[in-house]
Parts: sequence; C-alpha cells; structure tokens
Amino acid sequence: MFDELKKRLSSAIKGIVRKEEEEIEKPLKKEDDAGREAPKQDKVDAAHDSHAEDAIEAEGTAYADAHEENAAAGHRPEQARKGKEDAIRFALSTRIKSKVLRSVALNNDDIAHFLEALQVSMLESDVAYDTTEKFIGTLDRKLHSLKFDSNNLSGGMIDAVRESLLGVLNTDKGSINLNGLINASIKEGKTPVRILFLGPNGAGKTTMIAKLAHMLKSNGISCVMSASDTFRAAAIEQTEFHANKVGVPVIKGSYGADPASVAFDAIAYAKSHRISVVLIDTAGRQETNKNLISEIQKISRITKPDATIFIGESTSGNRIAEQIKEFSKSVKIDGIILTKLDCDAKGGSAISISDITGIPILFFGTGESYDALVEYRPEFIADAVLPNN
Ligand SMILES: Nc1nc2c(ncn2[C@@H]2O[C@H](COP(=O)(O)OP(=O)(O)OP(=O)(O)O)[C@@H](O)[C@H]2O)c(=O)[nH]1
Ligand SMILES: [Mg+2]
Repeated sequence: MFDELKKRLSSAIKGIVRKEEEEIEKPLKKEDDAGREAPKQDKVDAAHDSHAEDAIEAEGTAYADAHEENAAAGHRPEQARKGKEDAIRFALSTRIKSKVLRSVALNNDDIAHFLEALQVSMLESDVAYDTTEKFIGTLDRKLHSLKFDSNNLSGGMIDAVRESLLGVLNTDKGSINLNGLINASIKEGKTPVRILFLGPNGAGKTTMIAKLAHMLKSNGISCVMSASDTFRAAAIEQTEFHANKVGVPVIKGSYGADPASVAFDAIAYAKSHRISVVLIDTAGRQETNKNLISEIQKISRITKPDATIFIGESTSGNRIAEQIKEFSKSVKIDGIILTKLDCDAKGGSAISISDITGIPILFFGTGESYDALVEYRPEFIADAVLPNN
C-alpha cells in the first residue's frame, strides 16, 4: 500500500537533502584541500554558545588565531597576517553561517527541481491534478520561507512535505464520522440507523459491509444486513455467508425481487427486534447504467438512509472521482470507503478523492479479513507515504 509513491517521495527528498548537504560541505572541503588549519575546537565551541552574529565573528577569530599561532611559530609575520585575513573571510562563508546559525535556506533552483520531482511522482501515482497543484503550491511557499537546521535537513524536509500533504488531506468538508453518527443516533433514540451502500461491480461492497458489521458487533452495537443485491448470481448466498460468519442476522428476498422491498423488510425487522443499525447491500452498478441508477434512487427514496456511502476500489485511481460525480447526480453521497488499499502501490486516489469531490473518506479496506479495516485519518496516509527520517 502506497509503496511506489513512498519510494518516489523518499527518493526526491533524499536527492534534495544530499544536494544541500554537499553545498554546505563545499567551502569546508576547499579550505581543507588548501591545507588550512581547522580552528581550535574549544574556541569554535565557545563561538557556538554566543549569539549568532557574535558567533560568526568569534569563530572567524578562532580560525585567525589558529593561523597566526602557526605562522608565528615559524617566524613568518607576513604569512601570519595574510592567513588571518583569509581565515576571517572564510569564517563568514556559508559553511560557517550554516554551522553557527545552524540554518539553511534552499535556493530557488533546488526548490524548483525538487517540486518538479514531487509533482511527477504524485501525478503518476494517481493523485488528481488539482490536488497535486494545491499541494505543490503550499510546499513551494513553505520551502521559500523556511530555514532548515543544517544538522537535520532530512527531518526538516520531511516535516515540510508532511505539513503540506496534511493540508490537502484535512479537507474538513462537512466530514461525517460513521461511528459518531451511530453513537449519537443511539443516544437520541433515533434507531435503527440506516446505511445504504452503493458502488461499481466488484468494488468490495459486500465484504466491507461484513467488516463494518464485525466492527459494530465488536463495539457492542447490534446490526442487521439487508441482502438487497437480488440481481447478481450467488449474491444473496454471499451476503448470508458473511452474516453467518460475523454472527449478525440477515434479511433476504428472492432473486429478481425488488431490492427496495428487501431493505424495507430489514428496517422493519430492526425496528421489531430493537436492532440499532441496518446495513443495506446493493448490486454493483456502473454510473453509466441509467436503469440501475434509477433503481438506486428508488431504494434511497424508500429506505431514507441516514448515510449513503460510496464504495470504490482505490486501485481505480482517478476514475473513482468520475464515478462519484455521476452517482452524485442521482443520490446524495455522504461518505466514501476505498477498498483494496493493500493492492494499491500508488494510492493516489486515497490522497485526492476527498479533496476533489468534497466528500469525506470514512474507511479504507486493507485486506480480505473482517478486521482489515482502517478508519480514515489524514495522519495514516502521511505516515504511510513519507519516510520516517
Ligand atoms: N485484497 C483485498 N481484497 C478485497 C478487499 N475488499 C474486498 N476484496 C475482495 O474483492 C472481491 C469482491 O468483493 P465483493 O465484496 O464481492 O465486492 P462487491 O462490490 O460486493 O461485488 P458485486 O456485488 O459483484 O458488485 C472479493 O474477492 C473480496 O474478497 C480489500 O480491501 N482487499
Ligand atoms: Mg456484493
């Protein structure tokens, strides 16, 4: 999950850090090659303790003193004077500034190369164009205004990228929290909570509903599954299989029956059995199929869901945004669940889908087992795509 993107971002960060470190070391290497003496360590340490400006001067003097002492030892006064001047100049060089001030500002060319590498990596990893631009714009401003600790360039760069990434992940678009919604409804006695799931064929809807049933059951919240996919062969048995495995009741009809009526029965069952949540499965449908889209409208009209959730495969990349936009023309979608993140080396849709659709991601499916479910947190993505240091 995110492996490819992580590799590319890590390599871009390593690249700019290496380049900057070489810049910092360059003046030092030149001086060393010229056979100059290093300052006496105790004087340099003292310089580090003073204020920045004073420190530069003190360190210059340290170098100068070292040269003067050496030259004087050889009775060469002219050389001693020249050595002192050179040493003071050297002390004011970038290397000393970065060492004493311990801060490095990146130059414009390095920033531009770095941002270009990140931009290509993100676009090729299925992050949507607009989201990539937003991220790059924020990072660009940050990199031009920040000074980095010369001793921890890598950490500083990772932090800057992380903050910019969290900026696009923290969309705060009227986010709903499924557990919060369910708990609040139970508290207010507004049960059963009806949750309608829809999405394209094979996206992982039925498996995800089983995972959510498992999660709710583990949290002590009762639920019933509605086997409202009356269309695909073996769909009813599949829902039944999962419900039995997880240990929750399932309401089913016969193949070809009206899916809305099965869902209606499931809600009635929940009411009469004081069950808190109804999870309504539906047949997979493409956003372009008008008949199936009007069928989902009917299910929605009859069940009056408290939340309608789109389930899509994260591996579908930017296509998911199009699917959601099309579905949204017919039914209001309140949340997104992305499945099969474990199979998605790119992971770009997880980064941008919420930003470009304005609909929050609620969960990720990360495998086939019932507990392969992760509640969405922006930090989860940032941790997964960025190196530790
Ligand atoms: N690796 C992985 N496989 C998953 C995940 N979620 C579902 N699957 C697998 O994807 C396949 C399809 O899952 P279903 O739950 O049947 O998908 P669906 O959307 O209900 O399919 P239809 O009802 O036919 O539209 C199954 O083999 C699941 O085991 C996931 O997060 N990771
Ligand atoms: Mg299904």
